[in-house]
Parts: sequence; C-alpha cells; structure tokens
Amino acid sequence: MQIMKESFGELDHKPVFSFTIINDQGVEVTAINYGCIITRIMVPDKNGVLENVVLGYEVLEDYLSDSNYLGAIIGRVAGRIRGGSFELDGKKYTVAQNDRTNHLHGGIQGFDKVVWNAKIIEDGVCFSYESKEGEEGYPGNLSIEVMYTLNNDNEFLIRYEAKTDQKTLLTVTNHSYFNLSGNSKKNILNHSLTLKSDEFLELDEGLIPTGHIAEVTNTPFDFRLGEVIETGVTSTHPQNVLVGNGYDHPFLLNSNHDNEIMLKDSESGRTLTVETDEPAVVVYTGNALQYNKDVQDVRTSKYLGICLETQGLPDAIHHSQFPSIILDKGQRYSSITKYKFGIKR
Ligand code: FUC
Repeated sequence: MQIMKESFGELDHKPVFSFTIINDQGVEVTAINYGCIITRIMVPDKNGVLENVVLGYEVLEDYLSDSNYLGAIIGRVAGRIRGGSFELDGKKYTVAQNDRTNHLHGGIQGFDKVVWNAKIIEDGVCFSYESKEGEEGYPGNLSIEVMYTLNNDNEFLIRYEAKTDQKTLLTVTNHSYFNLSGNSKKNILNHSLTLKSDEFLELDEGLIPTGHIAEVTNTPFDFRLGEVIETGVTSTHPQNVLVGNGYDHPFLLNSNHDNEIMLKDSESGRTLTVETDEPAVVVYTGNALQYNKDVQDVRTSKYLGICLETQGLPDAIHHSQFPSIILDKGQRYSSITKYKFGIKR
C-alpha cells in the first residue's frame, strides 16, 4: 500500500492537495481535500487494463465551476428539503434555497464546496471539517470526519463520523459518477444494475418525495434480478419521464452489507458492489448532467455516469414515516459505505 500527496492548487489561501492511495494490485483512488472529491479510481478490466471508472477533472478550476457535484461529499443533508425549511423542537429553520424554492445537497456552499483538513492515516486519508452553527442555515456546530481507505481486496471504504453541539439534521453521501467502461469511453446505458430493493420513493415535479412508497414489482424500478439502465431511459413510466428520462430515485434497501447494490459492465467485465449502513440508495443516472469541461477528453453529457448515493431518505424531516435524519447533541453519527471493485468474465 502506498499513499502519495501532491499539490492541487489553492483556494482562499488554503492549500488543496490530491492524495492517491495505491494498493498492492495497482488499484488507485485519488481524492482532493476540496469537497473530499474523488477525482479518479483506476481499476482493471477483464484483460487487466487499468482505467478510470469515475468522472473527474484534471484541475481545481474545473471543480470550482462544476455544478454536477462530481465525486464530492454531500452534506449536511443529501438530496432535497422541501421549501428549504424545517422545524426542530418547535423552532423553524430556513436553509439555503438553491434548487428553485427547495434546498439541495447542503446548500450553496455545502460540504462539496469547502476546503477540508486532511491527514494521511493507515491505508488512506482522513478529511475533517468544522461546520459552524448557521452555515447554510443549519443549527448546531457540527464536526465531521470522512475517511477514505483502500485495501488489497480492491475494496474502497468511506467512513463518516460526526457530532454536533445542538440538535441538527445530517445525512451525508458521496456523489461519484461511476462509469465502468473505463475512461468514460461509453455512456452507462448498457450497465446493468442489481438492487435488493422492493420499494422506491415516488417523486413530484420538484424531484421531492411525495410520501408515497411505491412497489417495484412490474415497473422499470424492479432491479432485483438485474436490469440495464437503458430500460428506465426509454420507458414511458411517468416516474422515469418526470426526472428527465431515467432514474433519480431513492430505493429502500431490503438489507445491508449483503451485496445490496451491484453495477456491472459486461463489455469491460468490471463490476462494482456497494454495501452500506444506510437505509437507501438514490440512483441518479446523470439525466441532468451539465456540460462544464471534458472528462478525460470526453464531452460530459447525459448518462455519462451513474451515481449510487447511499443515504437517509430525502426530505425525511417532513415525513414521520421515514427514518429520522436528526442528529442530537451527544449522539454519534457513524456510517460506512464500501465499494468493492471486481471482474466478471
Ligand atoms: C443528484 C440528483 C439531483 C441533482 C443532482 C446533481 O443527486 O438527485 O436531482 O440533479 O444530483
């Protein structure tokens, strides 16, 4: 195992570094301490050829102008909060309304747009950030750590740890766009996804859960036996059409740490298995992927990557039947998501 640290520029007089973790198989994960952005993951295909399987840019400036949350840690609350406001203990809080009248992905300057502290730890990097009370409208001073580690079984682990000095909301995720074809040679429409999920959340026009928990049976949302992404892109199901032809939906996971999320690209032979502590995964097929800069000489466009955002349910604070995303003073937030890269011939 080897860890390399290099300069990646500077923001507001704070240095930004890139950290590359390389395991004994030659698999590499590179991340920067701006937004804890994963800029590159190099894994072998069925012929042993190492290529990048996430969308990423080469320079800091391209990340600063990016509106796609490429590779970043999202928080304090991943997904949308209706109306950009909520109540806690009878007190109303207004958070940044950065998606029409709603709050999205932690606000205007969420965890994805700040410089984190970083230190090298065993097999990886630990990023930490102090989010001050009132930041983007949230209550409480929040201390958060995000640890990225890699092992020799080609497993990349993200560990989240946080605490607050006052009741607040927290559900964090990583917004990497995976593309297993390697170096974004092709879009992800032929990737196949298998999910251990019987239910998904219905969305409204604002892409916010209506509160209705829908069954996947007999819909393009049934990934239990594996399904190609194209199915939802060409489908006339109103929920696929609503999100811009594809998926942008929270799926409730039937089980955890049980191979619950599996992505496969049969052409390259690459597989990715995601396991998590979280109750849900938001599958986002890049329906609104905006062109900013090329990624690896490929023009960023719709469906170039797929996000598998493990998290609590979006807008949970407005739905008492959803698992709570409230973090109390004295409570410890702790969550792990594991990404295992493999080959299937
Ligand atoms: C995803 C989606 C959103 C949004 C964004 C860039 O997580 O849920 O709809 O477009 O990322």
